[in-house]
Amino acid sequence: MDDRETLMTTSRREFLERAASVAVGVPAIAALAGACGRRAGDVPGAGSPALGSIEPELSIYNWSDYIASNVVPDFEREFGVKVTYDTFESGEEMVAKLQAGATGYDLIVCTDYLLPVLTERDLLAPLSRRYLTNLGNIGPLFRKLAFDPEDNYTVPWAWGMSGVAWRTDRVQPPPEGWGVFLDPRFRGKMTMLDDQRDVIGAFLRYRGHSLNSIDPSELEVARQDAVMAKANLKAYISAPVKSQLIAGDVWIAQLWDGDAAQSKQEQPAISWMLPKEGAAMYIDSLVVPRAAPHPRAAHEFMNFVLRPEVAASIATAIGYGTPNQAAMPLIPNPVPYPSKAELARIELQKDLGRASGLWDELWTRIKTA
Ligand code: N2P
Repeated sequence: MDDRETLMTTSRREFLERAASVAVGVPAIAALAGACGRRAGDVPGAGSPALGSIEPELSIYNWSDYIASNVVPDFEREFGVKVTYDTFESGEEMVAKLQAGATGYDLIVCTDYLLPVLTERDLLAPLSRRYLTNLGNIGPLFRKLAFDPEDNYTVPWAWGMSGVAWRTDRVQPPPEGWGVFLDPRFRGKMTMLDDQRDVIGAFLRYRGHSLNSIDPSELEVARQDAVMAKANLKAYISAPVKSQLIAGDVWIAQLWDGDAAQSKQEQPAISWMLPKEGAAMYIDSLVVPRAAPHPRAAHEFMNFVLRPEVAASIATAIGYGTPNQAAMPLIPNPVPYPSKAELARIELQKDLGRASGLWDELWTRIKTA
C-alpha cells in the first residue's frame, strides 16, 4: 500500500464518520403542499411493498447539469418509458416548487440538509428494495447516513463540495480563501452561488464559524460581510455561470467542484479550490415523493442508474464524486474521496430547523441590499 492508498483509507473512514454526523433536525418549512397521511402497511422499514407493473411514463426533477445526456434516452429505449425531465438551480427552488403544489414528480434529487424537511412532513414514499437489486453497488460510505439511517428513502446520486473556481490566466496569485470576494481588485469579475446556504455559509466559515450556525450575532456579521462582498460581484448565479467563466467574463466564481470540472473541459485555464477556511460538502440523493404517479418506473430508473456502467457515465459527464463503488474503476478520472487535509475543512450542511426563517430573512436582506 503506498502513501496515497494509506491516506485514502484513512480518509474514507473519517469521511464516513463526518457524513454520519449529519444531524436530522426539526423541519422548518411549515406547509409543504401535497402532504398526506401515512398509508397503513408502509411504515418506514416495514419491508418492500409490491408496486404493480411498470408505468409508461416517468417524471424526474433534478439539479441542472447533473446527468449524462445518454442516460434518459437509454432508459426510455430499454424500458419503453417516456421520461419528462425538469431541472432546478437550487434546493430552495425545488422545495418552493413542491410547496407550490407540484405533485407530478416520480423522482427528485434532493440535497442532504433538505431531506429532513421532506421526511418529517411525510412527503416521501419508503423505497421498495425488492426492485433495487443493484443497491449493493453503493459503497458502505454512503449507506445508512444520518439523514436516512435505515436507507428507507434515499438512493445516493452524487457528492460534491462548494468552493471557488477561478481563471488561472487572469488571477495571480491563486485565491486561497473566501476573503477573495471582498477584494475590490476583482470587482465586476466575480460571482457567488445564487444559494443562501452557500453564500451565508461561506462568510460564516470566513469568520471561523460553522456554516450551520444559528447564532444571530454570527449570522449578522456574515450578512454584513456578504453585503460588502456584493459590491464586488457581477451576480449571484449558480450552474449557469460556467459559460461566463469559459468566456472570461467571470474570473472568480463560488462554484461546486463538479460544475467547475465541467467548465474546465472547455477551458483548461479554469481551476477550482477548497477555501482555506473550509466549505460545504453535500450528498444528493434520489427520492420518491409519496404522491408519485409512477412509482414502479421510478424504481426501475433508480436500479438502472445503480448499474456500474450507467453510474460511471453519469460521474464522467458531471465531474462529481460518485457513491457507486462498483462504478469507480470505470471512470477515467474519478473524484477521489477528500484528502485528510481537505476533510479537516469540510462541513456537511444540516437542516437549520426553526432558524431557517432567520436565514431566509438574512438572505432577502442581502439580495435586496
Ligand atoms: C449540479 C448542482 C450541484 C448540486 N449542477 C448541489 N447540491
